[in-house]
Amino acid sequence: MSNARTVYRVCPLCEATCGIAVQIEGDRITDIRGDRDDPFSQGYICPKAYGLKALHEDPDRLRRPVRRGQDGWQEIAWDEAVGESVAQLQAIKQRHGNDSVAVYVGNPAVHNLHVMTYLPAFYQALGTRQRYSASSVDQLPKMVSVGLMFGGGLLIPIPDIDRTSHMLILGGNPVVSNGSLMTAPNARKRLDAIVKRGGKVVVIDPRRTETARRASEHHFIRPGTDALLLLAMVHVMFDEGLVELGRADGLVTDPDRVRPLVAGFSPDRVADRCGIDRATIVRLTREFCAADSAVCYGRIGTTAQAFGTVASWAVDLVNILSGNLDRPGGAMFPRAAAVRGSHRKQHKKKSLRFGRWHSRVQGFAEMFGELPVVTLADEILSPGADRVRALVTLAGNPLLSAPNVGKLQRALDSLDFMVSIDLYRNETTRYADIIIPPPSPAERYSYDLAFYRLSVRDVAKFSAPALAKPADQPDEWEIMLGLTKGLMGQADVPVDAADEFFIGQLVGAEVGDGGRWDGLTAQEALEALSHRRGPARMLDLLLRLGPYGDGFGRNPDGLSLRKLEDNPHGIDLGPLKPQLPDILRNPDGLIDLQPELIVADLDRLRASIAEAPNSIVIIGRRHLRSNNSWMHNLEPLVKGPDRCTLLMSTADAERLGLSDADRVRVSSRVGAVTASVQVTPDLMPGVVSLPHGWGHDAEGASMRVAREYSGVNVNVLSDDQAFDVPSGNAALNGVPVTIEPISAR
Ligand SMILES: Nc1nc2c(c(=O)[nH]1)N[C@H]1C(S)=C(S)[C@@H](COP(=O)(O)OP(=O)(O)OC[C@H]3O[C@@H](n4cnc5c(=O)[nH]c(N)nc54)[C@H](O)[C@@H]3O)O[C@H]1N2
Ligand SMILES: Nc1nc2c(c(=O)[nH]1)N[C@H]1C(S)=C(S)[C@@H](COP(=O)(O)OP(=O)(O)OC[C@H]3O[C@@H](n4cnc5c(=O)[nH]c(N)nc54)[C@H](O)[C@@H]3O)O[C@H]1N2
Ligand code: SF4
Ligand SMILES: [Mo]
Repeated sequence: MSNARTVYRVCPLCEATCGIAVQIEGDRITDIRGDRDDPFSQGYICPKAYGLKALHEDPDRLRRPVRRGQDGWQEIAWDEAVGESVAQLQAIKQRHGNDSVAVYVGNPAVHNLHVMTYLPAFYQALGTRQRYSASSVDQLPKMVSVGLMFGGGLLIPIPDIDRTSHMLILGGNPVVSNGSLMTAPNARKRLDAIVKRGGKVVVIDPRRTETARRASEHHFIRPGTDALLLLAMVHVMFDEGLVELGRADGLVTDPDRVRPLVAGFSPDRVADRCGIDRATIVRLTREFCAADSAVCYGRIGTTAQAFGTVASWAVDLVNILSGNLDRPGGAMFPRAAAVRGSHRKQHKKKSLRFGRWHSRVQGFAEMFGELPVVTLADEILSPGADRVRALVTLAGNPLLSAPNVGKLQRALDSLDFMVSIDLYRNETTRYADIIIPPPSPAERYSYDLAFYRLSVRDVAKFSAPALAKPADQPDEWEIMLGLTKGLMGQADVPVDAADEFFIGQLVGAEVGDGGRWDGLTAQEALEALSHRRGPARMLDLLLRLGPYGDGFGRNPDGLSLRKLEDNPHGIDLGPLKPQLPDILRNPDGLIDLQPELIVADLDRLRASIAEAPNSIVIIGRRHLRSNNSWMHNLEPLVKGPDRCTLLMSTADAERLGLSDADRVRVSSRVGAVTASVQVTPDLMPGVVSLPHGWGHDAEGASMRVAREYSGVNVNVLSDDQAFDVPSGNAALNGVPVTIEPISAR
């Protein structure tokens, strides 16, 4: 076939960044395989990768902007969609102030170079303090804890999974999720390798997960009690003289001040509440501390829960106090090839400030420029001159992903105007007045700015578009820049001129005096970049300035976008490297072991020990063939038996007289759904599990396949009043529920 070719890319669908080889004939994708020559993923892919083809071809995927009118949805021109959105938003802002427009940015934005590079300008143009994202239904507690401890919200120590001898995993299921806040393609193989080389993997999870089954050891834990368990481990470390700082020695605030903080959390006191006995807690601690190298890793089960920030802090306390921070085989900081601020030799050390503004109704503190999504509905629904009246969603589906969907639905229904940038008309975007679709992921170029900052090796790989986009389809950054300049009152300025302005701004901020590359000036950088535009130009700048960069010719073998284009399988930059103390950003240069905001939450944690455990709580789960809410319209990925079942332990099923396929009504303080029971010995008694991202039967959505496999929306049950106090992150795991049989067989 003369026009057959292969394009090497990174799969954009989860954090693992697997290399894929996309086979193309003409304008069709004929196959998608793992890229064997990708140095990081070495040919591994999961079934979702093939979904890229289905996604590209999905007839329900929007190809043109649409507007909701009296006679239903109509296609409109690109300029009209952008122009009208700007006009409506401007009118509302003028009448009611900048904060009358809210914005919600969803998870795929983080996988998207186009959005990552042009979001700051878009925020600037919107000028609103009503900013929300999927962070606050996910990892915000971790960002808060590392922000306070190390001085930056993305200074997250990552498991050095390929070299560790001991990995303690809480609330993560990397065999299915493929790793999160731990970019590690083929996480399963990497975990298996720990055991094969004589190490140990211990999993703490209310469900005996796919990861737990491959681990050396698994323990059930009562949802929401990880902070208790981890602080008990720290208690044992002090008690038994196991504290040893290793590379963090001299770089931490006084560790003896941690001792009194954990005094009330002895293994004896927390064992019953956690559901893990005292002797086990002591043994787990001793084994962790005795290992040649060890790493404690907590993921969404430890963050999207009632004590997310304290648990996230405790994870790093265990790593630091056992001497495993910044040590090969421990918890290490990746050195990303493209990251803002990397040119500067001297990093600005300044305290992180939270609470520069507060939410109107519940007074939540701003964090990292955002408010927590648990309160978005309040900000729209609560009367007041300064309430939110318009919403922009970008790559987000909060009606399936945020808590108390019933209330959020009422809120979206009451808006004066909503615009969504999205691939689909789905549960959320059906509320929009205008939907503007980006190109299919196969039609865009990409680079994982975010995930290479969280990766278990240092790597860099640029993805060329697999297919050309339709002639009139703008890139996502062009859509965003169109809205941005419109909102800035510069609608008539051409996109390329606006782009010159923003690259100038970026170069000005990044290329200062006394940087890494001697004598480099902003003008030299701008000239060298002048043949590029858009996100590619911004990426080239960051790569060339970065720690592996070519320094605009000063380090000729270093990285540039050109070099990545010449190496389409990607470039391996080696294992993680020790980075203390340079990476620390707190003003005193130290790791804060006792951040005030976190210590202040310990009373609430202490009080929770005495609470009677709720008789049944619900937790989530993930499936290899789906990603959050939006891949259920792809037949190859959804076909097969119903996955949206209510898992229930054998003991609970017996007690309630239920068996497989029985229908039950599950209700919480805020809502109710019906589901089919699936009985399993793999769940802790007192815990049931329903996956999120389902419930595709909404009127007005146009996803035909998803509707067929609808499932139910677990976030009808999760409660907007249940959150982690320091961060405001939703407590999506551990929601108390009542279960009533609808029909026994
Ligand atoms: N109960 C419960 N709820 C949860 C979770 C849980 O474990 N349990 N997990 C939470 C987590 S970790 C997350 S990250 C959130 C996710 O929450 P969200 O980010 O709100 O939801 P997604 O399901 O990722 O929806 C992504 C949306 O982006 C669109 N999209 C996909 N690609 C692109 C693109 O390239 N550009 C644009 N413009 N749009 C695109 C899709 O069509 C879809 O509408 O859900 C959270 N909700
Ligand atoms: N296939 C697939 N991969 C994905 C996604 C997907 O939807 N599907 N989503 C992506 C996203 S956005 C994210 S954020 C990551 C998430 O990545 P992970 O965190 O690895 O994902 P989960 O499979 O939800 O694992 C969370 C685990 O926490 C457990 N858990 C629940 N509550 C508690 C608790 O209180 N304590 C403890 N110790 N455990 C608890 C659950 O039983 C579950 O096994 O996955 C990413 N990858
Ligand atoms: S694990 Fe699957 S979805 Fe994630 S990047 Fe790899 S192939 Fe894509
Ligand atoms: Mo997530």
